[in-house]
Parts: sequence; C-alpha cells; structure tokens
Amino acid sequence: MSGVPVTCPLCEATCGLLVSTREDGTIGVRGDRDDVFSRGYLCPKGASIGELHADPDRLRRPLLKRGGRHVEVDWEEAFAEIERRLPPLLDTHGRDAVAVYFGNPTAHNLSGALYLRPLLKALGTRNVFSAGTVDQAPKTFVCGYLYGDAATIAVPDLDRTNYLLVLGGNPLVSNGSLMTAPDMRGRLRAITARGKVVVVDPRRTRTAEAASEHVPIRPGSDALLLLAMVHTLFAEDLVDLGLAAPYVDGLEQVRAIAAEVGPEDAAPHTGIDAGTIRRLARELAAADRAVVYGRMGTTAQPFGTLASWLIDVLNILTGNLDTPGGAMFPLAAAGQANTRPGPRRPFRHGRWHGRASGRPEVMGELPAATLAEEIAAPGEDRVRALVTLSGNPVLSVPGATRLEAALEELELMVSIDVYLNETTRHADVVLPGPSPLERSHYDLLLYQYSVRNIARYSPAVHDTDVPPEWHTMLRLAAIAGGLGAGAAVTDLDDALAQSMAELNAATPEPGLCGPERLLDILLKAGPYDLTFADVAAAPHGLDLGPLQPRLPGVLATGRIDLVPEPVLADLDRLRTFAARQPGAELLLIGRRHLRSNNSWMHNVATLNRAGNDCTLHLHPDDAARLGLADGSDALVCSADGEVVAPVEVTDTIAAGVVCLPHGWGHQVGAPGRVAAARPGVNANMLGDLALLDGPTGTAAVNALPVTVRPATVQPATGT
Ligand SMILES: Nc1nc2c(c(=O)[nH]1)N[C@H]1C(S)=C(S)[C@@H](COP(=O)(O)OP(=O)(O)OC[C@H]3O[C@@H](n4cnc5c(=O)[nH]c(N)nc54)[C@H](O)[C@@H]3O)O[C@H]1N2
Ligand SMILES: Nc1nc2c(c(=O)[nH]1)N[C@H]1C(S)=C(S)[C@@H](COP(=O)(O)OP(=O)(O)OC[C@H]3O[C@@H](n4cnc5c(=O)[nH]c(N)nc54)[C@H](O)[C@@H]3O)O[C@H]1N2
Ligand code: SF4
Ligand SMILES: [Mo]
Repeated sequence: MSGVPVTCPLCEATCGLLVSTREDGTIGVRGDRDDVFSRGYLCPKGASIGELHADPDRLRRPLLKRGGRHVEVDWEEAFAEIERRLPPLLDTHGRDAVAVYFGNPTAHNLSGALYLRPLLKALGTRNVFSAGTVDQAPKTFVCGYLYGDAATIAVPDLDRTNYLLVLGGNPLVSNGSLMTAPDMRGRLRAITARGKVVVVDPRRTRTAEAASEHVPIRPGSDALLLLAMVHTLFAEDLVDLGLAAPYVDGLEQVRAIAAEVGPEDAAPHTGIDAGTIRRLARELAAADRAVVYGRMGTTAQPFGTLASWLIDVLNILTGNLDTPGGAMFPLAAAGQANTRPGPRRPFRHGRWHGRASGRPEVMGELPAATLAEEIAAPGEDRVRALVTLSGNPVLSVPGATRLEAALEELELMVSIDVYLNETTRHADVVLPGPSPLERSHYDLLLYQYSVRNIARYSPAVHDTDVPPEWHTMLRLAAIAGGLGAGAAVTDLDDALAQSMAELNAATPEPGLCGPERLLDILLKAGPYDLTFADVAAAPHGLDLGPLQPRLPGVLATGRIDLVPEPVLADLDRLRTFAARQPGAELLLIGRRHLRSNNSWMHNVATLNRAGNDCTLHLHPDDAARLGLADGSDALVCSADGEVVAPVEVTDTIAAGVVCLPHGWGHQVGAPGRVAAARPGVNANMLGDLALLDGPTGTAAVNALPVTVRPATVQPATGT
C-alpha cells in the first residue's frame, strides 16, 4: 500500500502519516517510514484519522439556530445572519462587547496559526480567552520574563540527554507537549539505556512505569520540591552556570529566596522525604547532560508560575541551559519571533484587566476561568457576543454550569468548529471547517518547540466544498471590520500578504495565496532562507539538524533576569502555603488517555471504547475509608460544582489523591452519536474559580480540593 504523506495535526508530535484510499472507499493510514522525524511512528489517534474524516456527524454545512434548533443553511445565509447582528452590536456597545475563545486545535491548524491574529485585530476586543489558561500559560509567562518572549521556550534535548527529570507530564500517553518529538517511548527508552529518567507524579503513569524511578508527590507542591532542590544546590556548592554564566543576573537573590525552604521544610508538603530531595538535586548537578522538564501537572495547578520558573532556574543553575543534552532553544524555519534580527520589545503583561475579574491580561488574553463572569456580571460594558474558534470551554474550563448559563445570556454566539459540541450547541451560527485530510498543514507553532529542527509541509489529500478556514476567518474579519460579508476574500488576503511581506522584508510569491503565501514569506524571512517551494518539494520533511546553542542572540534583551518581579510577586502566596499544616484533604488531578484528544475525538468508535474510561481513580485505602467499592458511584464536590462519577479503585494513584479525566460529559447530539452512547461525566463541572495561579490566572485543574462520598442521589446539576 503506498500513500500520500500527511503531517498528523492531532497532537504536538507532528508524525508523518501515509494516507491511502482502499478499494472499498475507506481510508488507510500508516506511519511514514521515510519521514525525517517520525520514521514510521504513529499512535491510535493518527491511525483513526480516516474515521474522523468519514464521521457522518462531523459538520459539513453551516448551522443556524432557528426557534431554538439548529438547521443547515448555505454559507451566504450564515454570513448574512452574522452581518445582520454583529456590526450593530459592536456599534452600540463597543468592541469589547464581543469576546473570543480559541481552543487547542487552533495551534494545530495552519489557517488558525496565520489568520487568528488578523481576525482578533478586526474584532478589536480586549476580551480574548483561550485554552492556554487551562494549560501552559504559566510556562510561556515565565519564558517571556526570563528570555524575552512567550515563545522562547527551552525544550529538553531528548536525544542527547543522560538525565531527564519529568514533573507532571505523561509523554507516553500525551505524546509529549512543549517538546515536539514523535515516538516518546523510543526516545525515553534510549535515555534510560544510557542514563536515567525520573518521573515526579502523583500517579504511577505509563511514563512513570517506563522510567528509571517514580517519585510520587502531593499535587500542587512542586514549587516547594523545586525550591528545596535549588536550596540544596546552593547549600552543597553545586551551582555552576556553565556557558550561560555571562548572561545571567540575579543569582544572589535566588540564593536568598531558596535559603527559606530546605528539604526538611518541603518534605511534609510534598510527601517526598528530605533525603530523596537532596539526592535528586545532587544527581541533577552530577549528570553531565541533564534537564528538568515540567508539563500540565506543573502549569495547570495552584503554583503554576512558580513551579515553571523553578524548572528553568534549575536548568540554569546546573549549567544545562543552552547546552547539548540540556534545555535548548529550537531554531524554527518560520514564524519564530526570536529568529528575527534586531532588538525586540521585552515581554510585559497587565496592559489591561478583566472588567469583572480585575485579572491582568497575559499575552493579550484574560483567564478562561473568568469568561463566564465577564458575560454574566451586570453592566453596560459586559460581554454580549462570543466567537469561538475550535474550542469547547464547556468541557475544558472549570465552572461548566456557570459558563453554560452565561452562554444562554449572550445576544450572539458564532462558532467555527468541525463538530457541534457542548459549547457550540449554544451558538446562533456554527461554521464548519474542513477535516484534517481536507486541509494543508505545516506545524508553524510546534516546530518552535521541536527537539530537532524540522520543516515539513503537506497538502490536502481530499477535496471538499467546505471553504478553508482562512476564508471563513477573513470573512468574519471583514464583517467585524465593517467591510461587509460581500468583501472579496482574495483582496483581503492580498492586503494581509502585503503587510506581512513588508514586516518581514520579503516579497510575496506570485502564484501563491492563502496560508501557503504567508508561509512562504515567513520561510524566506526565517534563518534557513527556505521558500515554500523548498518545503513543498520535500514531502517527507526537511531535517534541519539537532538543536544548536543560541545564547545570547535568542534573548530579547541579551540578558536573563533570573528574578523577574512579576514572577516573584507570587512568592508570598507560596510562603503562606508552606507555613500551613500540610493539607489532609483529597486533591483532584486530571489524566489523559492515549485514545482521547481533549474533548473532541470521542465520536470515533475505535477510540471511544473500553479501556478509555471516564472513571474516578481512587486509592484502595481511600476507597475503604470512604466506603466506595470499585464500580460504585461517587459524588465529588469542589468549591464550585459537583459531579457523580463511577469509581475505579487502583493503587496507581497516591493515597489522598483522586483523578478524573477531562473532555467527557457529552450531551445528546454533541459531538455525535458514538460519543453520546458513551458520554462520561464533565470533570469541569468541578472547579474552584478562586483557585487560580497568581500571575496568570491559569485554572488549577490539578490539585483541586474535593470531597468524595458515595452518591446516593444524583446531583441536580448533572451534565
Ligand atoms: N479538568 C481538566 N480540564 C482541562 C485539562 C485538564 O487536564 N483537566 N486540560 C486543558 C488543556 S491542556 C486544553 S488544551 C484544553 C482544551 O480545550 P479546548 O481547546 O477548548 O477543547 P478541545 O477539546 O481541544 O476542543 C477543540 C474543539 O475544536 C474542534 N476542532 C478540531 N479540529 C478542528 C479544526 O481543524 N478546525 C476547527 N474549527 N475546529 C476544530 C473540535 O471539534 C472541538 O470541538 O482543555 C483543558 N481543560
Ligand atoms: N492522547 C492524548 N494526547 C494528548 C492530549 C489528550 O487529550 N490525549 N492532549 C494534548 C494536550 S492539549 C496537552 S496540553 C498535552 C498534555 O501533556 P502532558 O502534560 O504530558 O499530559 P497529562 O496527562 O495531562 O500529564 C500531566 C501529569 O501530571 C500529573 N499531575 C497532576 N497534578 C500534578 C502535580 O501537582 N504535580 C505533579 N508533579 N504532577 C501532577 C498527572 O498525574 C499527569 O500524569 O497532551 C496532549 N496530548
Ligand atoms: S502521536 Fe500525535 S501526531 Fe503522532 S499520530 Fe498520534 S496524534 Fe498524530
Ligand atoms: Mo493542552
């Protein structure tokens, strides 16, 4: 079976697939052995991309809500409805009357990556929300202040490291995040063969099982563990900045901060004994090529910013920043701000604040957990309209009940999505996008976090009469910008290409249009002097080599301020936490499954089946204490919300911790029949809307205090 090379856009691993059509019309998928990066690797989600494409419940025509029900309409009617309702609303109430929420797949979509900014600009609102504030915002915030911009992230140099310390990440299931690399199992196995992998996680995950050592931790306490490790490095004279030394400021202040928290102070909160904390610090300092890496468990938790900061601090203090086998800065072929020559504006935040929440803007966004209150809080300047783009906040953001109620109060809601989901079912107009096989792809964003420098473009392999999303986004932008639904997309796109060309001192390529032309401009302005024609001529990808040291050029200011004030501002909250008696309450964390993709692939039958279960993991001791047997229903309550979930008793979870996956809680018709038959429950019915990371307002979907008891009666608010 041959096949057409396609870059899988379903997760950050960016695997190369070979897609073919069988005689019976079904789609065959296998890993592309010639792919320069993934070498034939693929996962069950990638393997089912044909099923996703063929799913009859996937949207192909716009939907309009009439009399409370969605009906299919043609594209002109859908845009006419938006034109009838959006501009008058903006004229009367101002630009901030419309909010935007964009979800995770925006980052996995070339149209999304290139046309989101123009759309946001045309809307002109400060009420921008995204999945980033239930995800990585603390990490990008910290990188902004340490290195100069939010996309300047040092990733683990996986293929050359001898010691990998993972906190709160499960790459064998997630296939890696903020470290783009296919075949995590192979890569981690190679590290354990030549060195050591340590996993700090409240759960014995697949990654923990495959690692050299698993260190269970009490959720939410990573910042104290990391601070105690920094303390140990100073106390034992193990600090050695290596090649980064000439660029680093603030070392003595870090010493002073870390002096406050020794291993004995951290031990009762983390549940990790002081000897182990000291040993981890010593191992990290002693290994010749070592790196600390943290993911969801360290960002979407109460101290996300401080934990993320300390991870980079540890890499710097042990001389592992910007050195092979340590934490290195990728050099992407296109679209990376830090590859642009000349001075760059340093990172800052708080340029405006949420009207109702008072929370500061970070990277132009307000916290997703505050979207509901920005709509619901009374006031002339409240949010009255919402545009969602590939997102499902009703299942993804804590406080689902409040958000659903708020969505019902909107005067207008428009969604661009490939499914009717628990969020878009509230929309007045739903505009579908093409399937992953009907659109071209280049992983503009994720190659900026890649563990090898890669460039790969793949064209669409199937035709469709669904317009490309950049069309739809430009048309929405035209309506919002007052040009009207009739504005010619080609003119808008030409103007955009022209301005991007000027900004990047490149010439737009005649004969190209849309994302391909913009990509060409960014490639020409990029560090390898590539063109679109170059990447199009290499269907299995271009390998641009292993990561190279990039200091000091990668830094916006030429220096690394180890102690940025906006990060340190959260230290007092950590001090208060550290001064309290270690908590005895149950803490909720999340988990991912290899066959799930956040909230939106549960309508693919080969993925949504036994083994991929929406159950509450409970340690046997807790189960016995709470009188909950395997398979029984538990009522889980948090400060804001409650949910009933079936119990799965397992010793893979630490005592005192419970675990529920997110992305479930499907409702009839959304996102389709398969999902409705095996719906699960919505973990984000739970939440504590006051428990947000200090600086970024990122929701603590991990380390959320809950109570658990047998469910005798269903709660009134079941989703
Ligand atoms: N409790 C808890 N909550 C969490 C998390 C957790 O660990 N625990 N994780 C958080 C994280 S990390 C994330 S990223 C968020 C995700 O939060 P969201 O991004 O809000 O949700 P997704 O489930 O990714 O929904 C994506 C939507 O995009 C649509 N879609 C897919 N492909 C395309 C496309 O090509 N075009 C368009 N227009 N639409 C498309 C899908 O149909 C789906 O409806 O959830 C967060 N929520
Ligand atoms: N199959 C699959 N792959 C995915 C996704 C998916 O839904 N399914 N989602 C994609 C997305 S949007 C993202 S952002 C990435 C996420 O990628 P990862 O972060 O690798 O994935 P998670 O499974 O959320 O891993 C978080 C880990 O943190 C642990 N944890 C929870 N709380 C704490 C804590 O306080 N401290 C510590 N140290 N650990 C803690 C959890 O037990 C869990 O093992 O995955 C991506 N890939
Ligand atoms: S690991 Fe990610 S990129 Fe690779 S096949 Fe699976 S979903 Fe696609
Ligand atoms: Mo995410």
